[in-house]
Amino acid sequence: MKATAEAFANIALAKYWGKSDVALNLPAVPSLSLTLDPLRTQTRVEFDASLTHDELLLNDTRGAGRTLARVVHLLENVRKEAGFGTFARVESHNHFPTASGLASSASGFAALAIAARAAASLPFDRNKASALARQASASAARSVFGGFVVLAAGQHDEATLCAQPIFERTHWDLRVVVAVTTEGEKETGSTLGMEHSRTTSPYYEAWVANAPLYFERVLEGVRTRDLELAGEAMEESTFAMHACALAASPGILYFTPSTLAAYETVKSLRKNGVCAYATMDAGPHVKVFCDANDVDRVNHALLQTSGVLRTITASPGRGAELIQP
Ligand code: 2P0
Repeated sequence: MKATAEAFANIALAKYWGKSDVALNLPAVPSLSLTLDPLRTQTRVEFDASLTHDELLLNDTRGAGRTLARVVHLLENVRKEAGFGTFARVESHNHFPTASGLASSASGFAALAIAARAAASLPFDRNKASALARQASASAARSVFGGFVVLAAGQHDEATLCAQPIFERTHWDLRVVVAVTTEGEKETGSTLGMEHSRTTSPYYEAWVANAPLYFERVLEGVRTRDLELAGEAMEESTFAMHACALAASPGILYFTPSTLAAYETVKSLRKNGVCAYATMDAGPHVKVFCDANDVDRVNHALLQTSGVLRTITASPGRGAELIQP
């Protein structure tokens, strides 16, 4: 009745922001991501008949509130499918900053879905694990798979929507240099941020209408390994998403001066002939996509940027897997 899984975070080139169905947690727009090694979460689940409720330890701290509620909800779904009622102890470790816009919920819920299903003796099934993870956190559906992954927009009542791997990680040997600008947690979580955008931003409908167009360009850029094409569309998807959030009432601003400084660095790298493109999620970090040959120049420039604390260089990663604890 126990299992351990590990999963890697993913960064979206074409962004998900907003839900078509809040109860089923279905995304309103299609997204396309790359799963990233070494942004790793390891999660252990043990169903234990002596427990009177589900327990969560996240990075050695007892989980509560919304985080615990999401974990319990996922475990409820597993118990329903497996046909038993035993509670579980969940221990999860993120090997990178938690809840600061580095997609820790993606790797966390992907690892949890894989581990919980295995601990409940359900068959290994990536599509089912992806749909399960999606209900907790839509980006987590993508981290169940490695390489380049698509999560389609959800149609009404599509409870089984799961992500789809579209190109293996060997398809394109890209690098993503993450400029870490804070070790702290963000103020507005993604779920709240996108819901607030959906309900109050006058730009929300325009975002939903345009997101599939960015997605198609990113998809074509990835398919043809054209960094300029994918990168330009990725930056437009990024800024459109942030514009939607900024225009909410009150506005949500995920950028800090360090975010802008790092973005300026990326623009000046481009002026100097380095093909590098940036993306920012629901937090202040800047993730820079570049060719493997340009990693040293990108790294050097980012580390000299005001407010960049450190960098993490990531490569295309594999999907979530069961491991020995
Ligand atoms: C993405 N983000 O596509 C976008 C871009 C952040 C910005 O998916 O409410 O944690 O749990 O489904 O998946 C982060 O939001 O949100 C995210 P929920 P999630 O990567």
